Amino acid sequence: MARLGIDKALVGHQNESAFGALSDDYEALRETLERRHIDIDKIKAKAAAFEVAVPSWGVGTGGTRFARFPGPGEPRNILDKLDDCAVIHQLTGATPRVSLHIPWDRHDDPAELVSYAEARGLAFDAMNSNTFQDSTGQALSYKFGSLSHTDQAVRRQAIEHNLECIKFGKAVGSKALTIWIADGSNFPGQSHFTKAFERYLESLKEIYEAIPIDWRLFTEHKLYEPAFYSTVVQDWGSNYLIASTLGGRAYCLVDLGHHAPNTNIEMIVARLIQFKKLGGFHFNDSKYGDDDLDSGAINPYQLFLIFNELVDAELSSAPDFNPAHMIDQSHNVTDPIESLMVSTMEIERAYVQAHLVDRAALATHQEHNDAMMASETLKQAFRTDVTPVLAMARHDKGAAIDPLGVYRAAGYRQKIGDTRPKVSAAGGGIV
Ligand code: RM4
Ligand code: MN
Ligand code: MN
Repeated sequence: MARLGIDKALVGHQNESAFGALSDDYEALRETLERRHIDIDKIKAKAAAFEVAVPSWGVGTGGTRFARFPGPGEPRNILDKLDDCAVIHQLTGATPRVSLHIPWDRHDDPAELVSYAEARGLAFDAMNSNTFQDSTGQALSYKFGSLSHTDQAVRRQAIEHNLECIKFGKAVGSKALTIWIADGSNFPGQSHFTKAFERYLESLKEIYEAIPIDWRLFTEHKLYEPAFYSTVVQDWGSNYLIASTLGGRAYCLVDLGHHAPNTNIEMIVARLIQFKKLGGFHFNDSKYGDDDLDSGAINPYQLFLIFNELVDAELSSAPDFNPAHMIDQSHNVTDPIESLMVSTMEIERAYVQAHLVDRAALATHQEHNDAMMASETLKQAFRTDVTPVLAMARHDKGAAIDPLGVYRAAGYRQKIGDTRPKVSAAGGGIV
């Protein structure tokens, strides 16, 4: 199949014209950081090594429960999605893996999927199961739950689905399964909290047993939606109980949008690190709920504070610390490829800024209860514009200095708009 992507010559040409100004900015920042005893080249190496996985479901236009407004060139299947993901990786140089969602990305021939991905410099990240909606041909409904359903037959069906995801994941080289369930209740009294959680744990035990020895199982908590009174995996406390009940290969996944507004997520992250149960992230941003907005679009300081905890753990070699970085967003009003590229750079920016924190000074301020200087120490790092570091890291690996500029100049969206027939705008939904 013809390889789409962005013309390499265009990337090279755009990089050449941007390189002079970038070098000046990079050298100016070198001086600034030198005064703080920070070696910019070492920070650049950190930036270059940073990776985040892209969600296959993020390259199509999302929607709300009211409507979906698709744009031109919507991906029609997983192969189209991989083409779009390849563009994101080509230009950012930081997204070599794609996270798949079953049944949305079901494909008859996993081997074909692997070679298609490999030809585009891609591999596969965590598998995601889906028991939050009914798919065509499915025998029993998930209307009243899945892995925690009162009916044993529905639980069995949901377990089997997760086993199918593991099987598919093995065939495509994935190393993790992420489970998020929509199970919960809308009315007080509708569901017996304890019995529902017992049933969930029983189902999870069977799935956990099927997880290969070199895989990890991630469970994702979420306080509400689509259930509006209670959810079975409501919060990080329930999530921690799941992971610790199941065993050493089970970890908690933190989706940034799955908390009540103003929740101190960075503290949750610190707790999970301390007790060796932080599995990874679904990055996004939110204002009110599970908005699935672009990472760093609303609250970049929160993103930085989360990375401050992660980098603290990285630098102190915290045990069993290897968080998976994944994006989970829904792009309703932007070109999804642009959103995913910008989000990738914002996540990377927070990571790099967190490496600028003067940790010795911070520790001293904490010891002396100097709240003002502790805060200022973090702020100094957060206020530093690391754009030239990120851009130079991209340049060095042959990605784009200005991914958005190159993407627009390449006219990729227009081109695929011509080759991919327009899809129906009907219905709401997240994909
Ligand atoms: C859920 C949750 C899951 C994601 C679905 C699409 O709210 O975040 O991770 O797979 O949305
Ligand atoms: Mn998620
Ligand atoms: Mn979500």
